[in-house]
Amino acid sequence: SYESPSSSRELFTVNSPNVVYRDDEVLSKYTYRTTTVTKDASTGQYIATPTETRYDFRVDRRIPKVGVMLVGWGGNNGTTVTAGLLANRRGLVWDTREGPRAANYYGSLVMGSTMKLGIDAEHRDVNIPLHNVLPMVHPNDLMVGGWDISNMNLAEAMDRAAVLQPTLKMQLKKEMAQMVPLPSIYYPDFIASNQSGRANHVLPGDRACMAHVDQIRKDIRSDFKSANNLDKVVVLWTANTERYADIVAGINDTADNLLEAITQGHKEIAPSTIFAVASILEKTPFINGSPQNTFVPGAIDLAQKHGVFIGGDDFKSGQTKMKSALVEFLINAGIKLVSIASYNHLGNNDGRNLSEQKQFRSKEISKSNVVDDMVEANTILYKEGEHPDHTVVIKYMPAVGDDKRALDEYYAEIFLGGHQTISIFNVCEDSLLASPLIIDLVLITEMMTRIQWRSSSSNDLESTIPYESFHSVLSILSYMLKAPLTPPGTPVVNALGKQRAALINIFRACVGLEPESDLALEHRLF
Ligand code: NAI
Ligand code: DG6
Repeated sequence: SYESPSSSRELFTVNSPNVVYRDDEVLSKYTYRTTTVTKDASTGQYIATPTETRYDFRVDRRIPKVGVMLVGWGGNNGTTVTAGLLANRRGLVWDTREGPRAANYYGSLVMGSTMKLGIDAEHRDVNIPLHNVLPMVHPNDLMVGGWDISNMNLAEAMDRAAVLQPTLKMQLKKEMAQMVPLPSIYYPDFIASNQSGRANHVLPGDRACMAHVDQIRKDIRSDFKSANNLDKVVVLWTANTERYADIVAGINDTADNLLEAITQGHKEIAPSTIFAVASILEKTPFINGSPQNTFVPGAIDLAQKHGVFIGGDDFKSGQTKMKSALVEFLINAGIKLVSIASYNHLGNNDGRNLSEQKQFRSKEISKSNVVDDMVEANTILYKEGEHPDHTVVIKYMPAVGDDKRALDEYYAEIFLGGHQTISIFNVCEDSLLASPLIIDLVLITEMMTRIQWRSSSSNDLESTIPYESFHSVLSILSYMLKAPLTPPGTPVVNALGKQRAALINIFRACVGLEPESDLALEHRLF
């Protein structure tokens, strides 16, 4: 069922001896240029050496039929993203008090932003949609399904969420009423006790963890993938924030121990980890949109062993996205940020769940560690181990519903002992900001399943040396996530600009294009 490249949406071809187009694939030779730094032991001086490493990339141009299964399908994000995909597919227009509004993909990096492809003969920038850099799936073509511990159909659940305009909901009601989540796994200890009233649609068996893994695998394989004739599925957790699982030696520290602990129904196995394990065993990528430590070391180990992509944690939608942009700006401007006070209150079910301490703690962790890399990188402003004060407060305020209020104060030291104080009042329509991120995460993850690389030992793209996939832990997804998961032992990048540049430049490299450097020498030399 793959769509052939001839009918795909490729907007450009690369004119280079290093790039070869075949019916089904693009092959490219790419030279990765970086700078290796050593320190002279006697003088203490750095020595910077330009280095080059050559890689071959292969991109599968055939566009597959893809489905996404959402865990927590009946929640605010689950219903909003489903409605958004249907509204776009059907090109809906609806009335609001400000006039008619049409479906769009605003807020999606992939669908709503552009990148510079290059310059034309007059040295003017030529920009193209990010969606067209590589042959990506169009979100209008995504099939959606999923699970929830609440049995509400998606039309009723969309009403419960209270996110969308009635005039839009009216047009979607009939279709969404046909959508009913599959029953899910409920281990009450992991989410807030105030969620118990919702749990009327749960798989039988008290901590029958392995039976639950088997059921979820079957759901992915038969109920969704085969039934809908899909080539690929991505599973994404957008269910309630869970408490952290304790990392216990012999239980969840290795893949084998984790599988044994699941067989034993150990109490530290979270539902989200069951979903991750089931997906991995089904060779299906799994993304965690919530903050808890779903990816215990054993789950990461399992993903690596099976060569399956995983990504997480916690969608970065409103307050934290501002933070990772603003802090990058302040510190890169040489301004010494000394404290960040972040308050927010919200009135949706997410806020209700987070009103219990253990679930709040998961969110507090993911919201707090988001400036570390920027602080560490500036050794002029911060001594080793020095950090700005940073506090995060979340309060449940039913009246404001999904329209979260985020109040932030950034307090900084400037020239000669002066201070700059920036106060932000940010109304984040939570699920409307998070839903496009879900789309991006799915589209990019799927795209990564069609990209392979190998070390380039010769000039011959026909060489038979096998290609391999990127590392199982997809750090390329960091732009969309508050606490990006990275391959074990590798650094976390939170700076928003860097995250975007990495994504774009990796995609460019895959079709043999140099990174966008913004040197613009054509405008500066003559
Ligand atoms: P929600 O509370 O509206 O939806 C969660 C859904 O998950 C509910 O329908 C609930 O019944 C279901 N659920 C709970 N446990 C389940 C399980 N084990 N299996 C299947 N379904 C289960 O929450 P919302 O607003 O949709 O957020 C979802 C998650 O995304 C939360 O963890 C939240 O913290 C996170 N998040 C949300 C953002 C936003 O802007 N809306 C941004 C960043 C993260
Ligand atoms: C309150 O902080 C509730 C959370 O679930 C957030 O709304 C969500 O994590 C988005 O956070 P942020 O910081 O990206 O706006």
